[in-house]
Amino acid sequence: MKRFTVVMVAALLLAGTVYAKDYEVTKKAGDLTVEVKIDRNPPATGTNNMDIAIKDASSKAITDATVAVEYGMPAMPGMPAMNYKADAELKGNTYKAVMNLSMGGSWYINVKVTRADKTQTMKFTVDVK
Ligand SMILES: [Cu+2]
Repeated sequence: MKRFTVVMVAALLLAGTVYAKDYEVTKKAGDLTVEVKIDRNPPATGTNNMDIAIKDASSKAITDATVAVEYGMPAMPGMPAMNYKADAELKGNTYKAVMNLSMGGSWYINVKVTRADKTQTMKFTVDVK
């Protein structure tokens, strides 16, 4: 009985941890690695806060870039395409941006990193609940 309780508590704690975890995507943008975390998992309609870490080939944090997030939805039957842009702000070693996702469905997200007049883009899509 005691062992069963311990296992159950461990399982609940683990489930809680998984539930609270950020939505994470890591991908390359040219020679940079871009790690995106979204505080809603899965991303949901409304406000979604993004934390963007950018690293060079030697895993050093990049903090001298201009970062913008372009996001939206292609045209759907009865609905024109939606395209939005959010500028990301450096706070500490990572960049913060806020997306407002107006409806559920598949959204594209492009993280544009500009350094020394060169822009590199990391792209992914999310299924918004
Ligand atoms: Cu739509």
